[in-house]
Amino acid sequence: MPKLGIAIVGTGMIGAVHRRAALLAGADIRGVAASSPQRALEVAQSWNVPRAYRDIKEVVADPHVQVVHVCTPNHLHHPMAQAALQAGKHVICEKPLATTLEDAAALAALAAATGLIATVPFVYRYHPVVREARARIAQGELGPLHLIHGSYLQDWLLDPASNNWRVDPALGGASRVFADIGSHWCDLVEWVSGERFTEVSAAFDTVIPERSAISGKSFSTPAAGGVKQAVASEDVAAAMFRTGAGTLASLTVSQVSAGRHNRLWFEIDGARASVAFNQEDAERLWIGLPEQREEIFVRGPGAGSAEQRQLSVLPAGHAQGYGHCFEAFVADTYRAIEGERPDGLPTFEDGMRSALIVDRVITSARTRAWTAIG
Ligand code: SOE
Repeated sequence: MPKLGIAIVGTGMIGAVHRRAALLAGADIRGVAASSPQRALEVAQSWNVPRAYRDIKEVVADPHVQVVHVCTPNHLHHPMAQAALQAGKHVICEKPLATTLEDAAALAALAAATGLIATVPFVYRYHPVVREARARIAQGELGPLHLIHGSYLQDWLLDPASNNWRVDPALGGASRVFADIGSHWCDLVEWVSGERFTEVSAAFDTVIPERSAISGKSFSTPAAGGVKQAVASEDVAAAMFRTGAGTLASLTVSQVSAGRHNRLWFEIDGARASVAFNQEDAERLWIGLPEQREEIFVRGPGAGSAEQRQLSVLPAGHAQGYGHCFEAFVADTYRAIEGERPDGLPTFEDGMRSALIVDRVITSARTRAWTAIG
């Protein structure tokens, strides 16, 4: 595969994850843009890349850049991705595509019109045992589905002294915990189950009404004390869904659940069997069976579906994780740029789907009514 020239816009935690995945996928990182030209210079030197761009205009004007990775805070995703697509660059844009449904729809339409490759890192699709679960459901092993349920729990915003740009609706969007991590759960279970949500009843709660005004990095230890400010976005959310096949689903999301770090968990229960996945123990897939039987499928290249084997780059017992998921996602994006059609690559269409679900969840939480998703 020829070396793709890429630029990374946004150099926080996730920008560094994109960098590692891009390097492992063989990219030539041409430069970075950051929150300031000075910060871009510092990171360009640290990452040993040729360019420190002053702004997105300089990024998209660079003829050596074929792909732009957008890793900024949410409110900048839409303008950055739009500028890149309009300049003929392929795009990997961090979720959400935009902080409004309208802007997400416009981006998805622009990507479709340009024919460029435009993807969104719903990377939990790339855990090998998630692919095993999807393959078994697709092969009918579970039978007709009876129930989908789960949660996505974190605790990095439990301390009221912690704050982050995600908490501010002007930067993160109208919904915080649901849009930030409930979106991952919804994308994952729709993709794995093969069923789509058609209506939702949701509720939000802000259990920490005031936080320190000092904004820190995600998952960081907060600075002590300081001036407080009111919080307008939700810390916890609960939602019930119906799928088009009539299957009931329930989800709990939280960023204030002590002891939970990045615990995305789902269970899908069918007439003949169930499967359960825990992102914090991603080497195993639990399979529930009738007559007092349970099975544990262990990740590895030696067994299971072709999709699971293909993503298992290490032997069983040599744990793969989040980083491997990201590397597989970026490598699949670059393969798509070279003309391949990797199975399950999340595109701007999936980003648009996510924005629709989030928009309807917000409406339901505000109206306290069941709301069609379409
Ligand atoms: C913070 O909640 C966060 O980094 C999310 O923004 C990511 O999308 C998720 O994968 C991990 O947690």
